[in-house]
Order: sequence, then C-alpha cells, then structure tokens
Amino acid sequence: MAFDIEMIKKVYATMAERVDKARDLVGRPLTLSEKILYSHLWEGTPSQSFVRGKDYVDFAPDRVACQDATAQMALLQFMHAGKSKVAVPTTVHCDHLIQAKVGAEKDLAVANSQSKEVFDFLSSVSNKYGIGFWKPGSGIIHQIVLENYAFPGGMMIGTDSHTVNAGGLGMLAIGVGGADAVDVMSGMSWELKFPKLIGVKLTGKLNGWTAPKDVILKVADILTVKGGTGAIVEYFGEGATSMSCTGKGTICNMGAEIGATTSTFGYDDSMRRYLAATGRQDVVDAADKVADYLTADKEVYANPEQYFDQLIEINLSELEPHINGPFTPDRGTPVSKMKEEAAANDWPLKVEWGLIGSCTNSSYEDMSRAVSIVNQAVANNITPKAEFGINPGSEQIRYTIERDGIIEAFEKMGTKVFTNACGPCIGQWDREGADKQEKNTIVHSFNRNFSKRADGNPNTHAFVTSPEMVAALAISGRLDFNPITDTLLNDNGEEVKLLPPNGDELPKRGFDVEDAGFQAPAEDGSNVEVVVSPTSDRLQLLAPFDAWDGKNISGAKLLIKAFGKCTTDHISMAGPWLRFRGHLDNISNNMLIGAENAFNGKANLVKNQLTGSYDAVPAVQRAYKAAGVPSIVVGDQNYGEGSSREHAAMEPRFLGVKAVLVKSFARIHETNLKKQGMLALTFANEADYDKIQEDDTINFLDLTEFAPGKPLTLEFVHADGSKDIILANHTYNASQIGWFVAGSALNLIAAGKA
Ligand code: MIC
Ligand code: SF4
Repeated sequence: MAFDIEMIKKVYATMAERVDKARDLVGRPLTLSEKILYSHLWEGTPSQSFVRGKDYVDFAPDRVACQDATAQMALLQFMHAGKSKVAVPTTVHCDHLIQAKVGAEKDLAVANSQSKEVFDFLSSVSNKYGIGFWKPGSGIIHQIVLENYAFPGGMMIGTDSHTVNAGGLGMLAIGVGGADAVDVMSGMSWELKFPKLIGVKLTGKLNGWTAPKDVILKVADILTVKGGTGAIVEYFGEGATSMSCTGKGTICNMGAEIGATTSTFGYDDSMRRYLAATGRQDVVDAADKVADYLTADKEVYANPEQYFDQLIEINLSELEPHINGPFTPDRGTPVSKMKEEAAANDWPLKVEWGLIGSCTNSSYEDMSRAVSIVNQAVANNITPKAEFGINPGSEQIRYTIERDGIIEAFEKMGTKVFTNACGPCIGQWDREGADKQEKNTIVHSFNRNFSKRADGNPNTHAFVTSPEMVAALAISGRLDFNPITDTLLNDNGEEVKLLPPNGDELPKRGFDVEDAGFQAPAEDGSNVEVVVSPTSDRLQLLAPFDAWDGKNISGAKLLIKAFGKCTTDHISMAGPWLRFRGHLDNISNNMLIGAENAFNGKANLVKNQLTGSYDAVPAVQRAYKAAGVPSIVVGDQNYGEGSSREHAAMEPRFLGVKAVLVKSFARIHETNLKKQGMLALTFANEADYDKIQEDDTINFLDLTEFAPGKPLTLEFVHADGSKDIILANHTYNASQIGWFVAGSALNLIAAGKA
C-alpha cells in the first residue's frame, strides 16, 4: 500500500470539479500542467483564470520532501514557526552527507560516525514534528520519492532543485529553498508566479544507443541553462508514452538544468506499471478513476501550438546519443560529432573515470542497460580502460540488482559500488590524486557538471551522458569513442563491436528489499527533545535577521562584481562544505569563493575598500560587517543557477550584504534571496553592468518608496567622484516587500503575521 493513500484519494476526489471549473474560466481545453495547477489552488475551487508569467498565485502542495544538506536549515527555521506538527506529509532523506571513497559498507559507516550529530538532529526533529525519516544508506531523495510518494496529478515541493524528478510519475514537483518548505510545513500557502508552458512533442521511438537521457540533453542544448526559467515543460506524444516511467523521471530531473520550474508527463501505462511494481496498485486504482484529468485534454496534444507558449518537437527515431559538457550541462555534442569537437576544443580524450548513478540515472532500468554493455566487455575479454563507479538510487534498487546479479557483473570489471547516495555528484568523492589538479576527463550519468563539482579539481572536464554511454566510453577509455560506428580491441588483439544496450524496464522478479531504511515518526512527538549543542561546529540555532530600518541604504561598498557563470556552487560550494550546512556562521566562510572577480579574473580575491588590500571574499565581507559598512554584490546572467540551497542567500544576508544586483536570476535563488530579507535586483539596462567599477560606493535613492512594479534607483559613486545613476528592476509583490521590511519571511511567521 502507498504511503498517505488517503491524502491521494482526497486530491482525486476534488480534481474533476476543480479542473472542470478551471476549463470554464479559462475558456479552452487545458494542458496537464494547468489541470494540476488549478486543482491545487490554496483557495480550493478556482474562481478566476490566471495570466501565465505574470500573476502570483497561492498554491496548496500535497507534500514536502527535504534532503539532509538542506533539511538542516529548513528544520532550524521550522523550529521557529511555533508549530507542533507538520501540516502536510513531509519526509527527510539522508543522502548528501555520505562520501564515496572505498565502497558502500565502509563509507556509510564513516558517514554515520562523522555526521552522527547531524543525523541525530534530523532524526529527532523528524520524530518530533511528524516527519518520515529516511536513514543514511536508504537512497537518494528523488529516487525514494518516485518509488514511494509521487503520484500522477499531485503537487509537491522539495528543498532540492531535482525534486522535479517526480514529474516522471505525472506530478508537478518543484524545487524550493527551505523557507518555502517551512511555509507549507507550517500550514500556509505556497506562492509561485503562474508559470509559462513549454510543450515538447516526442515523435518516433527511442532505439539503439539512444536513451531518455538524450532527450533532455538535446532539450538542454536547445533551450540552454536559462531557457526554461519561469516555465513548466510538458512532454507528450507517442515517444513519451513508449518510454519507461523512470526514463521520464530522468528527463524531468534534468529540467532543473534548463532552469524550468518543473517538467511533467501525462498519466500512462508506463506509470501504471511502475506504480504496480513498487507496491502501489492502490494508487493505480484511484488514478484510473480520474485518468482523463491526469493528462491534457485531447485538443491540446492535437494542436499544441495553440496551447503552449513555446513548442519543441523531437523525433526520437532520429535522436543521437549526446555527450554534454564540459563545465555546463547545456553544451551538447551528438556522439557522431565528438571527434571533431573534442579536437577543436582540446578536451582531454582519455577518459579516467565513468560514474553511473545520481538522482538522474540510478533506476533499475539504468543499471540493467548499463550492465548489458559491461557484460559484453567481460564476455569479449576487453579490459576497461577507465575506472568505474556506481551509486544505486535506493536500497530497494541495490538489493534488487544484487539479487539479479547486476552488481556482481559490475564488480567483475572492477567497479566500485558506492553507497546509495549522492556521492561524487555533489563533490562527496574522495578521488585519489584530485589535489594535483591535472587536466583530465570523466564521464558521468549525473545532471550537473559545473567546474569543481565532482572532485574539486577545476581542470576536471566532466561530461554528462546516459548510463549506457558512460559504460561504453569508460570501457573504451576515450571520449570520442562512438559505439555505433567504432570497434574496440580486446585483450586477444581482436576487434569487437559492442551491441546496443538492452535491459529490463522493471525487475522481472519484482523489487525486493530487506530494510528500506525508513523510520516512521512518533504519533505524539511533544515529548521528543531536540538538542543542539551550543559548542557544535555543525549545527547552530538561528537568530532572526534584523528588520529593515526604514531608511535608504547609503555608503554601501561593492563586495564583488562576479563575471560569467555564477551558480550556487560558486556562491556556496558543496563538497567539503556540506558539513557546515547546519551552521550558518561556519558555512558563511565559503561565501562566493568560487565566483570570478570581473576586475582580476580570479576567484576569491577581492579588494577591501577600507584598506585597499586584496583578500578572500568572506574575509573582506566580515571586515565590512565589523565596520558596520553595508555592501552589495553585482552579478551576470542567470545568477544563482543550479541548486536550491538557501545558504547561497543566507550567507550574504548573515554577513551584511544588502542587495544582489545582476543581469538575470535563476528562479529558486531569486526567491531565496527575497525570503531571507535581501534585495534581489536586476539591471533595467543590462549594459549598466559595465559601468560598475571596483572602488564603487553605492547609495539607494528611493528605497523608502519600495513598491511593486516600481524600479529602484541606485547611485554608483566612482573613485574619481563621478557618478552613474542606475535603474534596478525587481519582481517583489506587496507581501514579498513585507519580508524585506520584516527582515525575512520567517520573522513574519514567527510573529504570527504571515
Ligand atoms: C545539487 O544537486 O546541487 C544539490 C546538492 O542536490 C542541491 C541541494 C543542496 O545544495 O543541498 C540542489 O540541487 O538543490
Ligand atoms: Fe544528489 Fe546529485 Fe541529485 Fe543533487 S543532483 S540530489 S547532489 S544526486
């Protein structure tokens, strides 16, 4: 039986009435995305139609999921909200804090001892407030959500950008910062600008070496890392229905890489099969009763150009395997072009490592298709040229692939089987020799490949591709190996051509697991004590941020003008810093250390305007804070791309930065800044970015008139006394301005005024 089946039935019980009402109000057939949005309004039955890309709307998500690295901050905030229990079903998953070093058993034991304090904290807070707790080793949040909680037509939020993975089961699942999760856990509405809609029509059928991953690698190449901003991507067509449910999950998962709010697919047989295989026939029975409401109206998919803001068509029969990277997930190269591209760009051709796993590609089907390539290598006496590592997505998958001989087959090739966790995907990879910073290439089935992300080495060229392609490239040891046309030489000197992958969508003998790693919360948690040691370097209780003093900010210094790509990995690095995710003061020492200073091209070296000397960004900001001098950060396009981590907003807030002024923002980061009481501003005229100079002092001229839709005026005083007046746009509505005024959204909740 599914968890929370009564909640799911309740959602379905009102679906028809709400969607029918919405269709009347909107006055035309509805997409699936609209059906889910309109059936999850905070007000209940819809009473008006909303303008996409413009109206802020209050929603009522069905559930919340948090992972350990973000849950610490989310739950520290929730503890301030004054509630005794979470208002909607919520889970916490321990997956980010486990290092991949020697292999699952030892690595997990090390994590359990090193992060004991944090896991104990998360487990006791979960127990106290009615939250389901998934222990370290149980698996990666998004895989567990897909296996246990996601349901067609549902809406959920999660404190991780890849929450969107649950779109594979026909949900609208959206990544948010912890403060947003706190709203919903506290029984409040959750606000989102009504998204635009991008339709992706999939014709034809996947075949040969092409996998679901290639669909999203292609979409990323088309739309780029910001092309999906503010939009939901809805996939449909014969190519969609012929694909597995976990394959759909892969596609939705990497929707985060194009900045999309989320992605989804209509309810179909692949979802029925997956739900049944994961023990949720009850969800199938309930969903079948409202099946028409769990996909778009027929007219929509027949004439999609009339209903979507943008339409993309991809013919799967012609789609080639893609290899995206390095350093950005939207740089797509079809396998047939890799020889030229790699040579033209001087990418190291030798592949050092092949990694299969992460929340994107760690399903049973992924492992089974990848191992079909590995088996061919073993059978043909081919010694793999690169090292191999896998991370199963969950204990259920690990147990089942072990039972089915898949792990053994991987091990025959010397593969390291890491814990069911994020591992190398988030820099939790103790890669031997990474400190030498050699230029090298790795291939992986993950979603992100930003600089330094996997192993901390800025010279590691990481390429993203499907699990089966990772297997082929790692066996060949070459980035430009094309398994469709090229052959390999085996240990007997014979030429061998690999056959295309084949595998089982779902285990023939069903899934199995002994201990999935779940801990249900206490019925009554009022007596559970949550202890945070005042001397801990891992956890720190939060103190409320100061309210706005009602005055214009004046005499602010420019802390950094960041140039080019500035993701949340650049603003608040993960890897070794994950250990401080529950301690705001300590983690603030990584603030913006990865961002490139536009004035000297260096990372983590900025001018301290009080002394004239250069120092690390956190040190300079701490000096400004100590002197009571406000500061601002200037950035480029798509600032804050990537993760949902609100540390990237809380750190500057905590250290005294007042505003972040950029060419454009990624959605989650912009909201995180607003929620923490910061000013998130964009240049009205992007070219003004060039006017900002290293020694600038900034005065806000009309912050006292801060109002929705009204740009703010900033005066930049340069070192020679000359001035530039710069207009800054913002997207704050009235209640969001309230967060700024109060010092943070949480301050309002704590005061009972939200
Ligand atoms: C990521 O993939 O970058 C993460 C780590 O999962 C983040 C969350 C975090 O920083 O904790 C995300 O994607 O939101
Ligand atoms: Fe974990 Fe990587 Fe997925 Fe983020 S993208 S949740 S780090 S596996």
